[in-house]
Amino acid sequence: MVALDVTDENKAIEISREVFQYVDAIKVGYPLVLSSHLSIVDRIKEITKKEIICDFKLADIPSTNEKIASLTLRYGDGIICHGFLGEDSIRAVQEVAKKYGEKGNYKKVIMVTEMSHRGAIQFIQPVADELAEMAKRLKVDGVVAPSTRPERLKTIKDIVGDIPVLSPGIGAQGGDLNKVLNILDEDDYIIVGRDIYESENPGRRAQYYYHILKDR
Ligand code: FNU
Repeated sequence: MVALDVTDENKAIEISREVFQYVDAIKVGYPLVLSSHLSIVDRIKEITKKEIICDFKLADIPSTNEKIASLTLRYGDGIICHGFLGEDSIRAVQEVAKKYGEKGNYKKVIMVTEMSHRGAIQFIQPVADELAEMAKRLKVDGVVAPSTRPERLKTIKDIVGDIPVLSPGIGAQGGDLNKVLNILDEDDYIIVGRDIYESENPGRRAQYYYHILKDR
């Protein structure tokens, strides 16, 4: 999954065209959407025909999460939420996704457990296993867990079982791809941003990851 955190709409489209054949999904977040519009998701989708996940890390009370999710899922195929707000805030998002599902549009609700940066050790890590247990209980469609700490990735993966894991931290954040690939399986994703979109040739860099994943 490529993270498209560029702040120029045209650049985002250009990179999408270069990388899409080598990725399973595209993740957009605030950098791109706030510098353009949420409808950029439709444009990228039209070009790439790939799943687009909106990484908005929802972290609000249920009624506000619900509003944000309703607006976001008009465009994205999935949305990333924080788990530490508690069960009701996640359920509110799942309710929105369910309504889309009833109309035949499956939407994924993905929950952050432990984040990949160093600061996550301060407050999130101590409760991350419980967050993973909650994710499992709520049957979310995916969890985010860190490539920067393979031992934590493994623990979280063991807790969530068959729920797919999306793992950022390879490339710019220094995660060890080999270690991570020993933990993840076919339904899981690595998320790579800067190492692809900041490289001289994003298409070739995406292809590099594609081959490693395909040949494992
Ligand atoms: P790159 N991301 C992350 N760590 O890096 N959503 C998390 O714990 C998390 C994320 C996102 O470092 C980050 O915002 F929950 O350039 C960025 O979009 O490869 C991407 O994953 C990593 O980008």
